[in-house]
Amino acid sequence: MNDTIVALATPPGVGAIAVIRLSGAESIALTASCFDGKDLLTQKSHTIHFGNILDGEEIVDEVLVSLFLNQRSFTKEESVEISCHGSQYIINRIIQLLIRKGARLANPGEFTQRAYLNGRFDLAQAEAVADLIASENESSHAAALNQMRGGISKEIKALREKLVHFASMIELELDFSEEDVEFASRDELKELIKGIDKVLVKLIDSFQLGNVIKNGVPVVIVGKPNAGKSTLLNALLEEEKAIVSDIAGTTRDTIEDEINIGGVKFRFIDTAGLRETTDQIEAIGVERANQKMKESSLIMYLFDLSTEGLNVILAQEQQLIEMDKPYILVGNKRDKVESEPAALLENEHYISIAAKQETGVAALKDMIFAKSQMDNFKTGNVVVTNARHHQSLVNTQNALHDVVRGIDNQITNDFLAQDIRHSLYYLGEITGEISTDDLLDNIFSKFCIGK
Ligand SMILES: Nc1nc2c(ncn2[C@@H]2O[C@H](COP(=O)(O)OP(=O)(O)OP(=O)(O)O)[C@@H](O)[C@H]2O)c(=O)[nH]1
Ligand SMILES: [Mg+2]
Repeated sequence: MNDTIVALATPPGVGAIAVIRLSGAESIALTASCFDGKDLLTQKSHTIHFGNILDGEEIVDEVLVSLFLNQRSFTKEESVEISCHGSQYIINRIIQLLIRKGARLANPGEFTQRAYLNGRFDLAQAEAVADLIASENESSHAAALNQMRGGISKEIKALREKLVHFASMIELELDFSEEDVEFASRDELKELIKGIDKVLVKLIDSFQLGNVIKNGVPVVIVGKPNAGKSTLLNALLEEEKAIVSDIAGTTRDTIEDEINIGGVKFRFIDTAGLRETTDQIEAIGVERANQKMKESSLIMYLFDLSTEGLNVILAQEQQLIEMDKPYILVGNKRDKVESEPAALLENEHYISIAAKQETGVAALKDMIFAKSQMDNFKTGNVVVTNARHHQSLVNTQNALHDVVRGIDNQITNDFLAQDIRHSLYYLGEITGEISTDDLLDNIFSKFCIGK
């Protein structure tokens, strides 16, 4: 594993500078063999050196070389960073040159994988590096940073230690099986599992929030044909994404796009107008709209203030209440009416806008942010954002339920010990205390080359 790997660390394409990264035992020697500045092999760690990269006699580029000696780099191996000019041609020449000298092109995520294998951080933290690099707004950044600093790992380790204690007590009992002793009180074990279960439930539930942080809070826009749903989508996105026309049934499929409100990513979904229809394609669109309502975190019911009767609106609200999801009643085309019904003005879920004129849209955005309750995540709670972690947590929970069932049914100690070991296994999977090559390959192959 200690061969020397090389890759471009900055994004491909033209830039003022590019950084080529090497890691492994020969990093400095390989770089020195094509560098005409100071003798790199005799320099200290964390120093930067100016000189030319030479291919034989030919100067390839004028560069700065940063040195990281053993243990004191991201990978905890000897590393070099070459800052060259950001031309694709120069980058390729230097990488090819280093490969000719004996380096190997890094696999996706191999730098981070080495950092993990050398004990810089655990698996959950390594995965957070990828999330951090991919983070594009305040909330996903905060969640990734928290995880990289060990957020979920800390909680998992604490749970695991408690369980390990009980597992060893029960295994001890196995050694004394002739004598009918009980080192581990079954009642205490059940209490402990109850406590662990509480934490698991909290973590598992947070995944919904974590998922939302990563992929955007889904907000669906529904309403009758011609209410102005597509006009509103365009106003929110500030671009002409969806087709708008005065023909009822213009939108036949769902259209989605994302925007940032208050540092949180929201995904807006425009749908086909809700009505009974004989048109087959439109009917599929209406069916999808219903499906999207179920999947969304917030429903915006949009209606035309100039045509929709109060009774219909209130009946619709009743249905929304029954769906038990946050919702907003959006009265559109405010420009076309003299006044708005008093019953609506008193309703805390109601807001009026004129989507075409883009009036009231800013206030609507504030309301969307407030109703989505996304400010919760800022309290610094640990949020599970990773589907793999979520699955392991669910598996742990199921295994622990088996333990409790086992105690209640007074199964033998060896079965009980086995069930506890299962839950330990799943918890260990999250932080990488338990890992297989397949699992590691799967995780790190999702990284880009150079990370
Ligand atoms: N006066 C006025 N007209 C609007 C407003 N918002 C939308 N409209 C018009 O209403 C018509 C329907 O708008 P759309 O956005 O296509 O309506 P929709 O809800 O997407 O309709 P479907 O896709 O058919 O379900 C268009 O002619 C818009 O220009 C508004 O605030 N005021
Ligand atoms: Mg439409």
